[in-house]
Amino acid sequence: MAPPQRSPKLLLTSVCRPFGGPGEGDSVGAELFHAQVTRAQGPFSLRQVIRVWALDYLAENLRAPAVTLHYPSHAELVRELKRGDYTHVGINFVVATFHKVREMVPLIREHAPGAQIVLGGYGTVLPDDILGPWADAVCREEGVGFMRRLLGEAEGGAIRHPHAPIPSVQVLSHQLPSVVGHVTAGLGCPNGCDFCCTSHFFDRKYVRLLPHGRDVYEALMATRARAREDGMQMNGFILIDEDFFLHHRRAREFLDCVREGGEPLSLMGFGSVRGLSRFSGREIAQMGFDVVWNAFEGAGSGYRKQEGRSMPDLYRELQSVGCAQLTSMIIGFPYQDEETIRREFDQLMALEPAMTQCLIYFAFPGTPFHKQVIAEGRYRKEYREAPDLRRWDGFAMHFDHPRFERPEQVEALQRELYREDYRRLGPTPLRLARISLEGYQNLRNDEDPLLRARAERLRGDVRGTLPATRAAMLFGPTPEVRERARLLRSDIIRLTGTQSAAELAIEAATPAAYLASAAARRLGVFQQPGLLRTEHRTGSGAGSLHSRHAFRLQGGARTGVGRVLVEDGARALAGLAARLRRREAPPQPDLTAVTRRSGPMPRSLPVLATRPERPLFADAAE
Ligand code: B12
Ligand code: SF4
Repeated sequence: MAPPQRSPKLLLTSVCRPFGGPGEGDSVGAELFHAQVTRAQGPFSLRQVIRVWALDYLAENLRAPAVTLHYPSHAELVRELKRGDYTHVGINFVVATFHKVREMVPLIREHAPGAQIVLGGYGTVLPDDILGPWADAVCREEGVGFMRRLLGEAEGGAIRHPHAPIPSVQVLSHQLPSVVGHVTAGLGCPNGCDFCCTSHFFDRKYVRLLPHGRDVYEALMATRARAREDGMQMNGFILIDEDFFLHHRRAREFLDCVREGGEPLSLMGFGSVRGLSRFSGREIAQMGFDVVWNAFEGAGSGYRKQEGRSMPDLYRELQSVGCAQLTSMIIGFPYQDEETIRREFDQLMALEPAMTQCLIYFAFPGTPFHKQVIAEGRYRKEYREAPDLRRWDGFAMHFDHPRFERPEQVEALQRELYREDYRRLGPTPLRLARISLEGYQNLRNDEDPLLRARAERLRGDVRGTLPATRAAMLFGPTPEVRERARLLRSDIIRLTGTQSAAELAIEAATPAAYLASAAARRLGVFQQPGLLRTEHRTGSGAGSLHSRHAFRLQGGARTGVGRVLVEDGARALAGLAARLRRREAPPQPDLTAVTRRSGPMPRSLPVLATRPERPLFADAAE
């Protein structure tokens, strides 16, 4: 008689901490700002750990009981495997963290031998022969539909947006006590830029998770209401959607909802020049955008997403209503030599973004650019012969470049541009404050009550940056930046009022906080994320979804000072031991399929014979 089938029980996990081990890129961690954007800004860098929303999304929308682990250590993963009796373990990863998957899989096979291992996330662009030995199933599509098919659950049921907040940013060791909500409106992007992993992952189709503007609005309101029930303030939201404004009908519906709601929101989201150009600055401000992540790429890059208004006009208008930019640039395009890159960087600096991301042009499998570099034999010899996927992170130059004698020159230039961004424009908290102050000034007497309310909110944000402004007067990178900090501070006080005794006390403590932050970074302590564990439908874990637990992600004291110090110490010793072993690279499997072969994006594994007749989500782009 066949043994009775176990009902499914899922463990969904991110890759394990710690990050930044020997051979790993120093950008590959659990943060966006500190790792990839404000990385050269020392203690002024914004600290905010971002959870892996894909895991929350899946856990929320399946029927089987599920547990999520965001950033466990190996020991925490093993403990969970031993106690969980899991039938499936899903791992989210990217190409640069595939080596971590290879460390985790043997642990899963040892401690949960009956569990099927499911790989998902954008690391699955790697070919089947590389991933096959490490998985029973590979998801290369929208994950809820895939998992429902894999688990034999009813397909096409309602999709709920998870409540998955993250902590607000921490600056100069000061943790804001509020949380930031998250909503994903859709996956993929129809723009199809040659290098873009997400666009080609979904075959240039847009997977619309929230079809209407009202759905987006209600999802934001629902997660905020949930935070309030938990007694937490949710002051802002991150809206994940590759180009929110491109889907202009939905964005207009969303705008109508915000106007109807009458309350100013605070959003960060992604928008191309092409998408943003469909809206006026006032409309974007009414929607509630405080930060838009926009691509500058390169002045000569010629992507279609750049078509629309001139960037200087667009940026000036957005900044005048208090909307700042996180602007990304790519270096290493074949047309760029050093002089071109420096000239383009000057143009970018003239736009005065609050944040800059600068990545090196590189190729993910499944993209047209990958196909092209393989056809043209452009990979550097060492990558062709033994690709180190840990460096598929945008901070390594993989190609021989026609205009640079040594590829390392591009990496050195990238480091210099990050430093230069900081030297020229100063610390990000102050750049944000200047734009918020401008928005406050321009909107405080506006005829539209929604924009007047936005002005008041911006005023509050600006006041909160006074301590950082004081620290920048002392520790800013150049005399000009220090002078600008002085000016900003006096403008804030002039326009928004003198400081209270409490504000002055916080400000007085800021230099000490600056020095403590600098010391912690230098010593490498309290820099790792902490474990966030949530339970779904397990019958005992509703409390694990409490908004307050999001702060565990920031690690440090919230997850136990003693434990953190032991872990940080062990990590330092392991790093030292690795250096003493003369940086011997651990044995790598053969990964050359990445740099020697190209092909279309492979299908999910196992290839399920019964694909849904009707897609789970509408995928039409407007
Ligand atoms: C938020 C984000 C982060 C956050 C959170 C990390 C995370 N793993 O979620 C932070 C800032 C920490 C981060 C860091 C990095 N990131 Co990042 N990040 C994103 C971003 C903007 C959104 C991801 C997201 O939350 N989407 C919302 C969720 C709901 O959708 P989703 O992730 O697509 O998940 C769906 C499906 O893909 C699938 N799925 C996903 N995981 C799983 C797992 C299982 C088991 C299953 C079955 C299905 C499944 O189901 C989900 C529901 O449909 C994407 C770009 C993008 N727009 O997607 C880049 C992206 C994922 N990041 C990328 C990269 C390169 C990095 C870094 C290496 C950057 C660097 N230089 O250091 C680091 C790596 C850090 C790490 N530890 O892994 C690349 C990955 C490319 C690749 N093929 O490797 C992307 C695609 C950006 C890009 N266009 O290049 N990132
Ligand atoms: S606009 Fe952005 S998300 Fe869309 S294809 Fe281009 S790089 Fe990718």
